[in-house]
Amino acid sequence: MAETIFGKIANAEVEADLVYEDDEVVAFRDLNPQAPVHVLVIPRKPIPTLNEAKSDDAELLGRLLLTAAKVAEQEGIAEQGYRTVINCNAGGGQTVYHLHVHLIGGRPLQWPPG
Ligand code: DGP
Repeated sequence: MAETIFGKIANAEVEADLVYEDDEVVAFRDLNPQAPVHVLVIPRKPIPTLNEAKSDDAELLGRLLLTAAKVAEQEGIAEQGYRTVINCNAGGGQTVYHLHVHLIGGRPLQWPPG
């Protein structure tokens, strides 16, 4: 797949406000935040959408969620609560085709989302 802006952030070719990184996962603040806390958690591996994730990626997908929970704790929103979202393809609102988990919190969140 063609490298996206998130691939470039993961490779440190493009700057972002990183809040966590390890060998497999990077988390950084969203450029267009929808809440006081809006962090994107991505795998370094460039999986375009959740549809392309394979059973071999199961541990990596778990790491994304565990990282979101860790960052929520770090950001002080774990107790009050937060939302994790994966948008898939255009109908799901996905605009960047490098799999990412949105971590959103720090304000009351409505359900269902739009
Ligand atoms: P989605 O619609 O689920 O594909 O979310 C993409 C998000 O990525 C959107 O909330 C805006 C954010 N975003 C797009 N480009 C950049 C960028 O260059 N840097 C950062 N930090 N966030 C970006």
